[in-house]
Amino acid sequence: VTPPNMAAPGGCGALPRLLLLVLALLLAAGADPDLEPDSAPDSNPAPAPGGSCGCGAGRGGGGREAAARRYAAAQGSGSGRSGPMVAIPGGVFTMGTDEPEIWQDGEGPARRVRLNGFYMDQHEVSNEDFERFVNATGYLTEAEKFGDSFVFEGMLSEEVKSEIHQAVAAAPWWLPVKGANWKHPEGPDSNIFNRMDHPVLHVSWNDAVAFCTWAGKRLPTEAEWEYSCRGGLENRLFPWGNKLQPKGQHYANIWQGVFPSNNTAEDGYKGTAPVTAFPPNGYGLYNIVGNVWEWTSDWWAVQHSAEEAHNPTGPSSGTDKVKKGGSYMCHKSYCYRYRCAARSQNTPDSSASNLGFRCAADALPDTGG
Ligand SMILES: *[C@@H]1O[C@H](CO)[C@@H](O)[C@H](O)[C@H]1NC(C)=O
Ligand SMILES: *[C@@H]1O[C@H](CO)[C@@H](O)[C@H](O)[C@H]1NC(C)=O
Ligand SMILES: [Ca+2]
Ligand SMILES: [Ca+2]
Repeated sequence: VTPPNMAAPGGCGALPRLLLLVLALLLAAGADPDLEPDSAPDSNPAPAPGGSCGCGAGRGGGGREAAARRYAAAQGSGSGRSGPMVAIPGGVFTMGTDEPEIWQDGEGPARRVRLNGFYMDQHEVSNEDFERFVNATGYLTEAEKFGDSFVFEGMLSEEVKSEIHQAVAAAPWWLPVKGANWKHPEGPDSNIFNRMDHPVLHVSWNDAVAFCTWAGKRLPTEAEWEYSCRGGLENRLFPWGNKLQPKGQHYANIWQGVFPSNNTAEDGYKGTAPVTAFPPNGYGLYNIVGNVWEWTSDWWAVQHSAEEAHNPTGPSSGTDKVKKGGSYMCHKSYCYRYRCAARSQNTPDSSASNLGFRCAADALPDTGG
């Protein structure tokens, strides 16, 4: 296992299509005016020092994209097998920002992007969703094959920590834990029995592609993800506006207190939250920022053309995949990445205790049995 990349680690699918469309339209129309931001963003942060996010962990090495595709194809065409989706209307939006908070992440320039309509999972893929997939296919995640995964030390008992001698020098809070995987997020003695409605963790990009393909879906492009994040609002920091906590309320699962030593969990969650916790954004999407980082289909690059693009899919090749949204570990002081324009990256075989995904689709998957 190589050191982490320092940049960072259900339910109503059977709803009739018409009902979903009506719901989506209502939600799209109804961004709560109370959530409309003050014109000024809250005070500017100390910029995160270069590469200090520590929001994720990587293994290095190339992807197993082809293998994931082959695997998924072997499972046959997917039907409505995973969580509910929301219809996202096509349109034009401003992707990125000309006021980057973390310029080295390639948050700028602001550029016009036109997207066709698509569908987006209403929430992050949950443990229950993922278990259904594994039950049906016997799929083995990369973390299970490698035999370990990166876990945030704040989630580990002293006993488990004492057995790990190799901290990751550049991000001491990431520990490679033997036997950590989606079923055992903090190692062999941990389980997900009381977290079936929380996001699945320790899934690589390749695992995410396998799941989405099985479900008859695909990963969103970065542009689709960011458009979804913005929930119909233009040029705002967060999915709900510019104020982090309108009326003092928490709208996302991030870190309160001093990172990484003192997690006060004022938002109610020290680690992950249920995938439908916190208010949805204008498109009806939950936890699109915070909770867990979400894989996208794009390769990572930090240079972007300022020209208007139509359904962009990112660079044609690369070594890392883009992840979006930040996680329960993100705090403004070191990882101000729970903004729609923010981005980070990991190799496609990386997995960690704060990294998950949701799927997108061009059409609703067949819900037939
Ligand atoms: C997966 O299979 C196990 C064993 O049969 C079962 O108990 C569990 O409910 C299944 N999970 C899902 C999400 O269907
Ligand atoms: C953590 O932060 C809270 C709020 O600032 C403070 O009351 C508490 O004493 C801190 N705990 C530690 C262990 O530093
Ligand atoms: Ca939290
Ligand atoms: Ca998220």
